Amino acid sequence: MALRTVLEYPDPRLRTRAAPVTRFDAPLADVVRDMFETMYAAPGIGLAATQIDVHQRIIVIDVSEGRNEPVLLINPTLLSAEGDASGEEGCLSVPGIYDEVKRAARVRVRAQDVKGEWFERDCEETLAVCVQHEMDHLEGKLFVDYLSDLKRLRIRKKLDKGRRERAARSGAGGARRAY
Ligand code: GNR
Ligand code: NI
Repeated sequence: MALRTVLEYPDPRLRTRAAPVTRFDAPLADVVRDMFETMYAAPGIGLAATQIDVHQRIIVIDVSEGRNEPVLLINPTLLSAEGDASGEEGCLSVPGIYDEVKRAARVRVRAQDVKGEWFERDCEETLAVCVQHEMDHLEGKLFVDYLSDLKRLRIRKKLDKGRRERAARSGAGGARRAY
């Protein structure tokens, strides 16, 4: 088992459009397993392969309270979307930032499982929102793209500042470490 590094905005690799999965083999199962592990450890309610720099159409989700209802969607497509849902979204690739995004309230999705078997599933509430958020990742799209230019600029600056501060504390500041 292995935790994968989650890419952070504005990393250009997050803009990659993922390719369909064509091989339902052991390497795919390894990526899926690492994705679940990374999502649960984060912790997050979903993760798209794009976020770990794997540009294939793979999504893992678990919106359950008990963190024991894993959902895997490979090569997902939306069959229908209806209703309006608006809620605060967050993203492991945009850490610490939350804002309102408009989504469909219910979606029906068609996808393949780890063996390549097709299935369909009706999703609503948090699961529906998460499916739409993750499918956007596979297209290189982030929830901050729905916000104003000004908000996106502020988010970028805030994330940059946080990264600079963390680098200053660990990097050259090694001299300040108490050993
Ligand atoms: O953990 C996550 N929480 C979340 C909350 C509201 C709407 C979407 C999400 S998905 C996010 C994990 C993530 O970044 N998935 O791509
Ligand atoms: Ni996300």
